[in-house]
Amino acid sequence: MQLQTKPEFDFESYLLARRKLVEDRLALYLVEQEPARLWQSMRYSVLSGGKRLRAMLTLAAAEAIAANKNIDGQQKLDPIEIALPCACAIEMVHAMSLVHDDLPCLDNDDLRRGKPTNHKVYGEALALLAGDGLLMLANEILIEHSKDVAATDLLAVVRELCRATGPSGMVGGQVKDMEFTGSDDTKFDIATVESIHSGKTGALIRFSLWSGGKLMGANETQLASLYRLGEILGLAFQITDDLLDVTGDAKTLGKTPGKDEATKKATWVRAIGIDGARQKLSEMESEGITLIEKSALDISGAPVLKALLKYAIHRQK
Ligand code: GRG
Repeated sequence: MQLQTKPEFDFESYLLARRKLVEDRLALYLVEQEPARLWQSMRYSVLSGGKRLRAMLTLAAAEAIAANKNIDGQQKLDPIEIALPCACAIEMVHAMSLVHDDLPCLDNDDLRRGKPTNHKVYGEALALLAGDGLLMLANEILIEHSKDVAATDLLAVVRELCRATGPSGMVGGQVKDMEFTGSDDTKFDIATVESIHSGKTGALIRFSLWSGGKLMGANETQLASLYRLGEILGLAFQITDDLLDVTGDAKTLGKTPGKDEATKKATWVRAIGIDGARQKLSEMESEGITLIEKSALDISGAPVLKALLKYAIHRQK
């Protein structure tokens, strides 16, 4: 008699399939229109690869909540169809932030995702406008294409996307980052680094997880767990980013390494050293895994959220 064993969760195939799902839908939302050069510039930066981690977090959170609901015997909902417009909107906001971040007036970078940056191809003026276009298109897509979501929940999701992107989130974090960049004395402490990154990188990652749950009608306890997981994951993601800037190479990273040190940024590595940063990462990983297990966010059977957490921490680019 042959023993029936549960098939292993194939994370590599999962990543490929999810990336394709997100990219196909993004291509649909970004079909070239007039003025052609603006759309080409927006398409260039959104459809240029990227890990699609944020989009995957939204979909995984939506699926985790749907699995809980379906187990409870409530109405069956299709989490992917419900959360995919939001996942794409997040990738558009993320892409616009990279376009603006690479501009000469900010980080002045030539390389992104292994390709010339947007302004190197389209010029600074169009890169600026392509970023602006993407920011508003993201909100338009989210509002127009989110189906089967209560209007109050959708409004809350749009509000939180604005908050995660604006002065209390990404823009505020970027400004704090500028205030500390270039300072010779390493006066900044862990609280400063945490506060910069909580806005600049963390806010959109927290929103990615939270929004997947909110769109699926998650309860307050589930939303609080997703929010906390977002905090852990955002922090871990940024520590990894800071470590890769020191240990990675341009070919694998697809962007210029060594810039944090050269421009004297307030990073985890500068604040607590490479070993300190690795230690902090390992603590974040344990805390995240425990949270996922305790809050039953992986009830769907496939340990997706745990795998995504590990991916954000152990990635090479
Ligand atoms: C006007 C909304 C608005 C923003 C402008 C420029 C700016 C303010 C904020 C910068 C935000 C920024 C670039 C944060 C860095 C986040 C980060 C570590 C990006 C790299 O993310 P990955 O590794 O990239 O997920 P891929 O290419 O895989 O998508």
